[in-house]
Amino acid sequence: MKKQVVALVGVPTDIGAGHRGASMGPEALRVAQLGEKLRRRDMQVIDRGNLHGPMNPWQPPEDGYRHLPEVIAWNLAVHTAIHQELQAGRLPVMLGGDHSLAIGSISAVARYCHEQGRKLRVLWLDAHADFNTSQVTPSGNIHGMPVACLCGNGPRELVEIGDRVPAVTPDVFRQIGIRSVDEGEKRLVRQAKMDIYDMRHIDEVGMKRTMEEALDGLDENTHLHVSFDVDFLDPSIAPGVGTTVRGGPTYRESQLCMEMIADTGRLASLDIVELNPAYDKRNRTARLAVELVESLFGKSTLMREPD
Ligand code: B3U
Ligand code: MN
Ligand code: MN
Repeated sequence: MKKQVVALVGVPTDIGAGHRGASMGPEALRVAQLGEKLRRRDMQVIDRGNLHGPMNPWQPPEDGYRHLPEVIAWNLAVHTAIHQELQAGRLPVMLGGDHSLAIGSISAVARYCHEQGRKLRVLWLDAHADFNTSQVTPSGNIHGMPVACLCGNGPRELVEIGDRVPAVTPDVFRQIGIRSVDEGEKRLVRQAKMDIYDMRHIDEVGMKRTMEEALDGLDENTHLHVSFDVDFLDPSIAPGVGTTVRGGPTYRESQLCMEMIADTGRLASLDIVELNPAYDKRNRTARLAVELVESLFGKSTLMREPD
């Protein structure tokens, strides 16, 4: 069988975040040996290095958006790079960077799915719903808005990245681990009928059933994208993020989550975002993220490792 080719694309910016430091995420993941560990799983790994874009000017929001021109510039670069990797038959892994960059990556994935006639499912692993708009955002930080932008609710230049508007419809998303939704945002997620598996749901039915539900209905023609915001994890195991929210999935729950995604065999693209080495201890959160990504790519306790 031909080896799966994974392309790592670093996007070193915190342009959409409320704390500085996620710009160091790509390097922290490399230091934690993401590439080497995936290579050991019998994949060919190409590290494309980092994309380039504007510096973070650290300005207050204007008209409800912070750093909008810079967020647009970074996302255009992400869109182009991720679409190129998909067209070349590679599995792109976007190393963020903050979560606003998922506008670029997921619009590229959606465009590729349209071109190939494939269905799309996005698993959004996050403490937050990221469904804010300029009218309801408490912060103006665009990393709280990517899902809304992808669904057509956002500034024109972000909504129009990609081949159609909206890039996706709310029904492609399954949001898992959610435990922080702002007041105005609650109304919007209800209106859009977002499929949200919040922490209460995980507490009540367990991670196993949650993932069975979130992965239900995938078939051979489905492209599965995982958008992994590291603040999905409980802060006791993953302190290295800008916005910790207590009460997240444990080590064991998150491993099971990743393993069940791997078992589908459908994973076709991935974002790893919001890792913030400035808040981390000894790169512990990066190492955990890499370990979980190994599980996402099929590492398991009892199955033989590739030679
Ligand atoms: N919902 C809040 C906080 C937030 C969203 N995403 C992150 N933090 N990482 C906001 O500012 O929109
Ligand atoms: Mn997020
Ligand atoms: Mn988050």
